[in-house]
Amino acid sequence: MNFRLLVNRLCAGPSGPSRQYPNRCRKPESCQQTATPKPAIADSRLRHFPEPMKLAMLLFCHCCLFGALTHAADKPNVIVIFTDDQGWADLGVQGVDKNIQTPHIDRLARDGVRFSRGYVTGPQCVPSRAGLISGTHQNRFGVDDNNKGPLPLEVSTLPERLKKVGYVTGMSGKWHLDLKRETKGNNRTQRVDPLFLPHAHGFDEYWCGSNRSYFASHSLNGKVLKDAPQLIEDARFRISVQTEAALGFLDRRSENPEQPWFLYLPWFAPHTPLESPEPWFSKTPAHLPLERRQALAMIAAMDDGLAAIRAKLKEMKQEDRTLIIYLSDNGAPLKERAWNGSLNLPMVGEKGMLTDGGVRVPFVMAWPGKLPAGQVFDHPVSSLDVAATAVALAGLPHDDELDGVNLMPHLLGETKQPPHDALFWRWRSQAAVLEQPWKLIHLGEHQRFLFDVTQPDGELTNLIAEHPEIAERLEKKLLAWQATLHQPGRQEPLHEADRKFFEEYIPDATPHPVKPDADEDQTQGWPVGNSTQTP
Ligand SMILES: [Ca+2]
Repeated sequence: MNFRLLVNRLCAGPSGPSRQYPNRCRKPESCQQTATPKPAIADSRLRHFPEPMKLAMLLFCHCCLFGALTHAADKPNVIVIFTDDQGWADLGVQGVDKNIQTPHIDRLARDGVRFSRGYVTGPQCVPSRAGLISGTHQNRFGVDDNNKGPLPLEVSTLPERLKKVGYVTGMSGKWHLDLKRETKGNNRTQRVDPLFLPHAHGFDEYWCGSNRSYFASHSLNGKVLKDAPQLIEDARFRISVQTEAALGFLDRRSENPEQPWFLYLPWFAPHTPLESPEPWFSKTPAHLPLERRQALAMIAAMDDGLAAIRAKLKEMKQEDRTLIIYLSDNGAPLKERAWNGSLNLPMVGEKGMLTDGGVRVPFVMAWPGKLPAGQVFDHPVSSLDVAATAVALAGLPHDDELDGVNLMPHLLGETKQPPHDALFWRWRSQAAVLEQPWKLIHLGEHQRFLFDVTQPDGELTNLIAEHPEIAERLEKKLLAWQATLHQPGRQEPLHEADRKFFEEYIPDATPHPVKPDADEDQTQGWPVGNSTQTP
């Protein structure tokens, strides 16, 4: 179903025949671990100094670390909520769709900052998650798309950085950076590799899983699990369970209220499989399509989950000491049999595209008493800025591995400069650069689009013929960035699924005959029907 038809259908009222729920299906894939281990800093940077100087430098470092630990109480707690496939329209305060009710996320935005141009680094789960949790663009270490996991152990993550200055770290929800592909003959499988679970990437406590099965360090009643990670089954609605685990992590923080903590809460919703959880589903408008009602219910469950988290912070007297960041990992899928009920309106495109519909997401940040309330920030920001901001607030020094920007000076009015000169993407056979107001998108080897993203429906009009000089300038910029990546160079040759995406949404996308993908795996679970989409 295309974007416009979908809008018309939603506006039309009573739904047509209900459609079958899409099922998640992990496609068999081959194994590919790509990152090159980074040399330890002590090895690479101290080896040129004489021994006494090395000793002095190490003592200095230890003093710095001790100093950081002794001032741990000055560091804010950080909560990062990362929802799954929640489209740009599905935040009440965006004012797009009257059916979306998110009073508590809206309240979070009113208490802090709503980013009107918040972007993620990939239009799909794995790359977007890898970029967020590392703060480094995932193309720099080879996790370009869903087929390129797991997250290499050598990549530094935000929790690993925060632990160095005294933070306790925890997560609850969908991790998805532990998927490893194996090939035996023609049989390809994808499975969770326990070596890449959250505890291997800096999390002290975890309740890791999407739906019903969780690798956990603690039971939901707070008991430390012997020989963790232990696999626990819980058949209740996944958002309720994941919220409960997050609240358990917060409960345990009362034992040492001065110690700062980091909580990563990647709720698994409204990604398929869709559910009809109560008490939320029965409150959704009955005339809407079933999928829309289910998405509204699942988002409402997250909204109430946020209310419970904030109530817990109030009870802990940690509200003014806690930075909360809320964003989605990519836009909503809209294809028939893949639609998760969420909407990207008025953005063009969907999950799997580098148009705004795929990568521009709900994005909110609040820190009562520190950040001005009610701010709408219109410069483009990136999910990479989450780690850069948290690291700066934790008092850690500038780190060249972080690609994001500390947003605090921008949000506090200390500078009027945009945080970013440009944002970049490379995903499958698409690559893009955004330099407000222009976005240049490459599709395969032969097609380019230049959009003014500040105009209504700006990504429906290709202006490359009118502004060739702008296109060439951005082209050079994009090429220069791509040359710095783990696998330097341009995007992959044109994928059939990407071609169909652009032909569907962009009026002057040139029909470009290509052979159907010989290897089904190359579609990464994105056939046109999309019922077998990967997460
Ligand atoms: Ca996703």
